[in-house]
Amino acid sequence: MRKLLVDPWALLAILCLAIEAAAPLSAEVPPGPKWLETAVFYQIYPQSFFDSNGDGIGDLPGITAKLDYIQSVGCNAIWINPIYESPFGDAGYDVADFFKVAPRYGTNEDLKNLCTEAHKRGMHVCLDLVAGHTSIAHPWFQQSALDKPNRYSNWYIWTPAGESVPGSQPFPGEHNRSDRYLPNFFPFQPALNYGFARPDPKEPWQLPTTDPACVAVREELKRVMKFWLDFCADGFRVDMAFSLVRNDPDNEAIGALWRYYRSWLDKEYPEAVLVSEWSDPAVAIPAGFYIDFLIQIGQPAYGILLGPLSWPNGYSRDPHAFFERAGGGDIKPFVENYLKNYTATKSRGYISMPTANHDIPRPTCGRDEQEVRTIFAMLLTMPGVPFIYYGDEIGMNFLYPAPDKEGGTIGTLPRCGSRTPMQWSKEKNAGFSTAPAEKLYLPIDPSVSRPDVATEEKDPFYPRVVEVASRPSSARQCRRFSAGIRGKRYISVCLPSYGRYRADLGVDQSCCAVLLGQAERVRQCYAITRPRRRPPGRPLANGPRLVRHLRSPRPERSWRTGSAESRCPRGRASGRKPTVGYLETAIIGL
Ligand SMILES: [Ca+2]
Repeated sequence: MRKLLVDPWALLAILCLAIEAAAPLSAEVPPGPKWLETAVFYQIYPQSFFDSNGDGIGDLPGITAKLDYIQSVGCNAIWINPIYESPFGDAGYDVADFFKVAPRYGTNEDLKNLCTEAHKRGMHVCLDLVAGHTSIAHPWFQQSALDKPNRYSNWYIWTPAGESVPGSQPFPGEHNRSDRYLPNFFPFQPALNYGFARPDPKEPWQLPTTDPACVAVREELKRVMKFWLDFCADGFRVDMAFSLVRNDPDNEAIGALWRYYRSWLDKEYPEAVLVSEWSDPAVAIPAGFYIDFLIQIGQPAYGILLGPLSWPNGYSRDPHAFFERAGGGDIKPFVENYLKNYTATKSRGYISMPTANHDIPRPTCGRDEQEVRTIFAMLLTMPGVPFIYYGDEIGMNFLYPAPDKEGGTIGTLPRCGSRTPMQWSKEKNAGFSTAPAEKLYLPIDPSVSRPDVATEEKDPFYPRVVEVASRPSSARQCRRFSAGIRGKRYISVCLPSYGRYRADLGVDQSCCAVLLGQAERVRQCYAITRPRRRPPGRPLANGPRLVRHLRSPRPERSWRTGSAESRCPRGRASGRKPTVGYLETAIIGL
């Protein structure tokens, strides 16, 4: 008997997903605005995207100028990292005025213009909502710190000066109280006081969530949301959404808080979405978020798959990830963790596993192009709303070492390596800015082989990650999304749909397979698998990779859709084995 070449757990993973995909679909459409069903997000780090006025920092008119590009990539929604007035101790996550765009990004009117132009293109704009804290420079905190009681005195969490509460910080000043405040992240980010779910009666400074000050904070956040939703925004990505209520071990109070906002939004702004940075979908989605990121915090799934915090060492990573050439990763814990979350939430919201974000190294870190394409193929074919971090679609590098800019380094994690300017062309500063190089927000990747948009647009061999044009014309035909890559060379996928069209995950007996095709119009069959031997002239490569089967299957004969027996069909009539090769080959061969 021929030896099974793949990790049986990987096989099980896809089997399980196939079962999920085959389940009744009509009941699975999560609630939320219609536009979310086909949304593909593009995350923009505004200071590094495009500088329209030559001061070295990206800005809102720069984003507006590039909307057509974002659309050409296949994205129809954007999330912009914080753009508000700030001392920029943490790159804008230390807000000093929730209602005003920071001058370095432009004006509120520039934001309105950006939204208007996006909406004209059928795109949606989500802002970042920094709900859990402010900057120490925020007027609320400045008032709260005064020794003279005022309406803001309890808007932050103050602990008695004589008491040693872990993490508490002093805020000395001539007219300031002697108490210490609790920060939410960096010391200059004091936590807003949403209250304690279970205040300790012996600690009167721990206010209940029903305290008038905590209720006032709660209502003020609503005012912030209302301001931007009325102004032009389509929703928010909520920073550290899990962090608002203290001493809440069962998440009951924090869940109730977000459900409170959700029911208000449902009534007043039914088209608005909330996306959480929580990384605990089974908690976040029942709390009212339409999307929760499954990322490097909280749940282990993302780390197991991509190893964003593991350090590359040659073709291996430490600790191992599933996506590494050395093949040291284990898919089993990913499957267990992912399916647990997916099963709990699939009819209530979306799990999103982004290509990367501003807090973690890009997927190119320690990997080559083939590997990254394999990663994208999986991330973009999983259930959920895709999020592409700016520059990942052209394979931008993680710059290391990179300067520590605006709180970019946490411990040993150099976040700035993922925050370098977008590379638009081979012109000065990679087309990002006309400013002198030393004035740029962060340096451009100095690599001579750095990718750029202009080259990619000219070079048909370079993939674009998603392509809206490849979608069925009606969103109803493909409920989740259809991600393809420009032209017929590239991957085209369509995951669970309903009605006349459907897509299935296929499982081949010799590999763990991902999809692909619609039952009535199967295009190609791909598999993520491990090569069975070392190809000549290639380094040892045991990590998962994408392969293409020799022939397009005939769906009516080869695909038994709707059951766990769905198979990635073999070559016509001969039982030919699938071509096991490199993604590069597979893509060019299409
Ligand atoms: Ca600028």
